[in-house]
Amino acid sequence: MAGFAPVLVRDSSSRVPLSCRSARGEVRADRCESPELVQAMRRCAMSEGSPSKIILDTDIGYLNDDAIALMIALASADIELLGVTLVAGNYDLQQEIVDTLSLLDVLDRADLPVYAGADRPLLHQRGDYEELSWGKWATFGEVNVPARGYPQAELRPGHASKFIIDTVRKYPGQVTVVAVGPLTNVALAFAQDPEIASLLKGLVIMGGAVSSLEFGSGNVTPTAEFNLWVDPEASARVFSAGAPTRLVPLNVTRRLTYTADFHERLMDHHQGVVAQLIDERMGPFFAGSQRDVGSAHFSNYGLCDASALIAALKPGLFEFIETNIQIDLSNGPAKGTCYCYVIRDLDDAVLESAKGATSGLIQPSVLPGAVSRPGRVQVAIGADVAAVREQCLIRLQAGCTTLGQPIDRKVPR
Ligand SMILES: [Ca+2]
Repeated sequence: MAGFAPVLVRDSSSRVPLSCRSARGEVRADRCESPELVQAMRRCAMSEGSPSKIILDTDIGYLNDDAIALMIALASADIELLGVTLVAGNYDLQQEIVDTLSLLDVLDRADLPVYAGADRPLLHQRGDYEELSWGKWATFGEVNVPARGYPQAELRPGHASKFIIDTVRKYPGQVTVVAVGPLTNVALAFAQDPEIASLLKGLVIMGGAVSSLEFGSGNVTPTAEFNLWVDPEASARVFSAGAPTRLVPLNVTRRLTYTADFHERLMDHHQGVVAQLIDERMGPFFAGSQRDVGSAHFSNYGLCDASALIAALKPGLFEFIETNIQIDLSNGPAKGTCYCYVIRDLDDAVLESAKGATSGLIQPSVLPGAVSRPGRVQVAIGADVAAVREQCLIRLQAGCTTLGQPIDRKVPR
């Protein structure tokens, strides 16, 4: 059934919610038997003023880290999620469409606008390396049938980039795009309507890796991170478009691991569909002798995209530096690498490097080679890891109460 947005009901003189209304009915804070849930509801009521208008641009898969970011967005009282825009990345676009709509069905949020965008990068062709690994985008294969049947939710007509343009035009200076997949949709929106870059409240991107900092290696090649590598040309255009951009790179998200303690605290809310869904995916990582497997892939990336969402809401939990960044557009092993520079005029040259960025004394754009035009961006180089993880947890806990119906049985996928 179609749901509606969960609403925290508050006393007019207080930010503390009295109750939480959702498709599952209303839970009063003072009658809730779980002190932890009450605490979670209160801590979720953290926004002063109106909620942040957000578009989530994502290469979501069923229960991957993008899905966790979506659940957090839906569960957060301080977010007005205007829509989800899909881009080929982790998976083929058609699979992402089915998975997203299926997830929204389960969460009773079939009302949420979902738009399909680019089904492939601007230029990046799938070659031998992509066939071997990381290349599930633009495969145009058979769509896996969802375990719970095809979704009732429907895709909205029109291209994702058009939705981004129209929405930013409708709410100038108010919309933040949180982009947690390849940047193709955002680049297409900027190409069609360059002015919207300056009409955004913010653009927060999960992607890239700062090689001069800890955890700065790539995750698909030695130097490149997946999102920027899938569509380097789109990335280059987005970073140089003049939007108020914050980049949350792998250096930071790799520290935001999905831990056994996080899982246990979320499972305390196992009656909620959010906990059930996440347990389907994450539970096996923490079962029996495999408990707390730090090397488990998903353990490392479980909160990756969610951290960009938290950065959009709570930038004070992150340390940012302003740098020029460039994307390597060559077709060799450095393809998609994100270079960070603090560019200085020779006259102003100071010979120490800024924290986390390579100091360039000349404009890298004048160097020979296939690098892109530089763009000035706020790059996260640190975070209050415990606080960001807690933000993710309390929002997911709140979602256990406000989102969806409990699932009768688990259906492995
Ligand atoms: Ca993603």
